[in-house]
Amino acid sequence: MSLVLSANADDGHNLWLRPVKAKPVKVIGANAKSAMMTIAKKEVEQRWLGDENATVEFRIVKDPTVKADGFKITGNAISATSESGILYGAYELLRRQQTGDLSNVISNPSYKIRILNHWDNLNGSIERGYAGNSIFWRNGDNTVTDKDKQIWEEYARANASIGINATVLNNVNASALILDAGHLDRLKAIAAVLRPYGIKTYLSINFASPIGLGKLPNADPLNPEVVKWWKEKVAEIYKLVPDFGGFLVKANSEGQPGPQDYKRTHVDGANMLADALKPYNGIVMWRAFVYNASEKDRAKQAYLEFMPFDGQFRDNVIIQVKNGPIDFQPREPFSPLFGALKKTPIMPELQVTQEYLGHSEQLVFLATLWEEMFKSDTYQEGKNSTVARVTDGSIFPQKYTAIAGVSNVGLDTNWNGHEFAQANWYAYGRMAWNNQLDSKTIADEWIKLTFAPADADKDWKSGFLDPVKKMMLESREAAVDYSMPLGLHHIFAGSHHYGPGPWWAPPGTRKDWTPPYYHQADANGIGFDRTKKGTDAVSQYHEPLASQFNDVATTPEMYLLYFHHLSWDYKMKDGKTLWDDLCSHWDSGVKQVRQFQVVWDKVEPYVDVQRFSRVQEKLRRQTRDAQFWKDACILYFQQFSKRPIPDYVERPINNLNYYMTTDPLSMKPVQQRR
Ligand code: BDP
Repeated sequence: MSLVLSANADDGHNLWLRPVKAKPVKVIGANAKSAMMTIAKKEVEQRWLGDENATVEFRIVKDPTVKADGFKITGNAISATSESGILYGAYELLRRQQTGDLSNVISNPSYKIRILNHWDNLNGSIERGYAGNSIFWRNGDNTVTDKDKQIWEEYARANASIGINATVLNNVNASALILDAGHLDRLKAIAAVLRPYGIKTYLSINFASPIGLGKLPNADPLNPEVVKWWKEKVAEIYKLVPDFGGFLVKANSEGQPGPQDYKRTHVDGANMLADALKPYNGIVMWRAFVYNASEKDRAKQAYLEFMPFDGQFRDNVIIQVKNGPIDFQPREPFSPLFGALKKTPIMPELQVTQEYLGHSEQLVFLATLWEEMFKSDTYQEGKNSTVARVTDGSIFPQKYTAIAGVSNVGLDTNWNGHEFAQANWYAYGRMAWNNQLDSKTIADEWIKLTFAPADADKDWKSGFLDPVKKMMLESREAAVDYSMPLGLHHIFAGSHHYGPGPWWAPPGTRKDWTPPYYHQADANGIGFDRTKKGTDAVSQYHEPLASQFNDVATTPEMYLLYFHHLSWDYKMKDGKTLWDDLCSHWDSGVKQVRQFQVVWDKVEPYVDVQRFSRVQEKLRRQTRDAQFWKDACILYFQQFSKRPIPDYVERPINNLNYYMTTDPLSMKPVQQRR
């Protein structure tokens, strides 16, 4: 048994970089003294699948069509203006060989800084991490072991292979201790391992560090003592890590300290840090994820707070904006800040870890979500002002362009908890490199790299590649359907955000943290009225979107209840009532996941046993939990709609009380009705 297993087993640790049977190849033009070129050369030698005994040439050239990090592949020659370009070109050439694309290419990255944000705490846990503990921090134990270095190197290599060139090593809810001597020493050790792979390190900082660490009486950004403290701290960091990237800051958000504690503004706070970093070419990534409980509509707040400051930030500040106005929901419209801040660079923030999309329990391929965002037209500078183009420098001249993804990496053997969560890490990197890439291409590449046998043939394509690709491409819409269709959002069970909790509103909880605030269900109907008659969030969008979203007849149905409060009998485009249509969506989402189980069972002959059974097990759970979503939502909202469940919808398998008293993550009873 164990022999069979080991002959046909894959623990997932190699990600999309599984070893291949390389053919002999000679690499010329590589600078033997450079650590980065040594890596590029080694990769080509270990993974070459082209002609036997071919010669691959690395050329550093002057070429105005090739930007920093970009490259040209012509036959077996890779030319670039920098060593990092050669490295990325090498990975691209190898990927092309493996996926069967032998065409020449010239490729430049969409964003200069392509960064992963780790929400890793210094005690080793990871906020919203579902794949084990932190690869970077071990609860104050800052000794660096060989095993640490090995993991960091594997991590760096995986990132470099998809073009990621930056990483924030700790949680945005940052501890001041990240800047103490012990943690900075560890930063130095991590940076040393990541550097040859072209990856710069950054840190999240706690705005009150001068108090917590520096023992100053306050952290007022206009206090000269505070300014001095930061300058000295920054100097200390650069002494250890001369190519340090800069700071990520979550300020005056969800209880974090910030300049507003001293009646100063985001500009005061960000510029003070920017000035300290400037002499070293460091940057500040200042988050726009701000909202407070007193406002009527959380969706409007980032725009309201940041628009007045446009043009006032230093040129080494970038405002980091989540893809949607609320919070990484399965579906939201894009943030109205994209394209609206015209004199301030914005970097989109995506969530690779699946906080609101089934953790690492559910198969949900996020590339389609991100593609939807990139392709959304903001109309800010006329037609074709897509989110991609207003953030990547195509429309606004920007010194820095950047994009961030909240990482799903942990110490689990397969890095991401779910085999298919690896696809989200991969997709994020590929889209950060090229924001015009479509999800289908990325899924195709990833499946080939991750699962194809060396002798993949037509049979493999029709038996494995095609059905698995289809499943991945449908998976996000399926998740939207069984959880929050038609523009519903944030109706999660409290705190862990795994299953449904549309009823969740414990006394004393901030209203804007409770689902009833978002769904607004009552006897008359459901949905959040953000039209001009409601909170007027629609007016934060540029025309024609403002009018389009304001009018229920022209609002895309996928955003319907995000912008409108509608009666249960509202007639949908297909003639169904809103209530019936909602039920249909919940139901079809569940049916689709059941179908994913069938797809996966059918591909069994093509997958190693280990990965096959792990995914099979996860899909079982996903089906159970999708049903939990559907049943709980139908039964809960039915109390308001007072309408029957349509005939064609499968009946709930438990009563409402069961769903309200069972925790959807642990499936254990909860003491109180949540
Ligand atoms: C929310 C998460 C919380 C994060 C916060 C953020 O639930 O854990 O700290 O976003 O992005 O979605 O700051």
